[in-house]
Amino acid sequence: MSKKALITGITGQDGSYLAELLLEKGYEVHGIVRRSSTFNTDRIEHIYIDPHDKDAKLFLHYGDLTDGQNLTNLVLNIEPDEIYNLGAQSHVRVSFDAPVYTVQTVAIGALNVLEAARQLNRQKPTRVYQASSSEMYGDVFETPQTEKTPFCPQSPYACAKVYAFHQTVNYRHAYDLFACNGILFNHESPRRGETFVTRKITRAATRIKLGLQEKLYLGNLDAKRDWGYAKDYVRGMWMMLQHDEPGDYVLATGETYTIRQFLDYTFEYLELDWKQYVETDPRYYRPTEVDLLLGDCSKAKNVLGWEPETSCKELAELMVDHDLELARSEALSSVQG
Ligand code: NDP
Ligand code: GDR
Repeated sequence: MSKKALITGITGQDGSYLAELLLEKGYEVHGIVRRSSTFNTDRIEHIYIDPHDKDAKLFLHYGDLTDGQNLTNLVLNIEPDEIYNLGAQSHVRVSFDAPVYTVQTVAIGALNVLEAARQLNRQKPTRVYQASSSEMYGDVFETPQTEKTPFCPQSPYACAKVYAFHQTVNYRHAYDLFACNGILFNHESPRRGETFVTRKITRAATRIKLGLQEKLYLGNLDAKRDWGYAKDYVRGMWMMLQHDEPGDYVLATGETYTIRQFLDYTFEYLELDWKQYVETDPRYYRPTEVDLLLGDCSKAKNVLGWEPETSCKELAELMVDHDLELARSEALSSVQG
């Protein structure tokens, strides 16, 4: 019998890579998708096959993190061995514009998942991964940040993630649920949403290179982030749920770079000078910023044997390679059209 996993947020960056990884490992994978008036399954199209096919191992279900009844019904019907809660309104800047919705998906959503898991766990053991975030550290108490560094959240998103973190630990203690928090530092990829800064930069730089765009407008260029590759990080999520004991783990590279340095890597790779194209737009400033994130993943390394394999420069280059192809098809279709 293959193991069953349920993923919330399967249509997102991490959900798509995690689904690929679990399918490779022989899991039956179930994912929750939100009903939308247009298709929102682009990132998983390549692994989806008709569920009527006898080889089908990926199954999608409509649902929403804010609908606890729906989540409980799905969890009790599917009976997953592992539940990965990756769904969220995950954009920090947007969380200032939509704080209540952000808290509903991130905080109440996590509680809904834990409640569903608690009910299943009474009849069949299940394990839960909660997508916690380095944003929880917020204002810097110490660097590098570890599992023991206090949280000082600086946005509605981060406040909601702190709640979800503590609620996950509480369900572990109160109900003996195998529940883990992965405190993941920023991780990026060619599948990163285009409004997050790294992808915004690689998309714009490659379009500028091909003459499809003239300027790139950004906010604060001085913030420092510990950027890793999403594919490395989903492996870490899975490793947490395979360990004998549940726990909380930082996943990070241990290196930090400013947005300016990421601009250097991207534009230099394309033989361009970013200073000629980048302008500042205060619209992208946040009411409260997180200035510096730098993680220490020693616990994950020592206990799980997890290590990141991709440097920030390699990450920027692989994203540029991907986005250059995208820009080339865009240029071609504008010529043909
Ligand atoms: P994405 O924004 O790429 O994906 C978010 C996913 O959540 C999408 O599938 C989205 O669906 C889904 N979603 C949003 N709202 C709801 C809802 N109300 N009900 C059900 N599903 C919903 O995020 P990432 O893949 O980058 O991140 C995955 C998780 O890890 C998130 O919880 C994020 O907060 C957290 N995290 C991410 C880090 C990173 O650097 N990427 C670092 C640390 C934590 P749809 O496609 O329909 O919008
Ligand atoms: P972050 O990622 O807020 O760290 O959250 P994001 O890429 O949005 O911002 C990183 C830094 O870049 C600065 N910045 C800009 N950011 C955006 N989005 N757009 C801009 O134009 C811009 N200009 C400068 C920001 O001010 C910030 O300092 C991500 C998300 O994936 C969260 O869900 C996750 O929890 C954390 O990473 C860890």
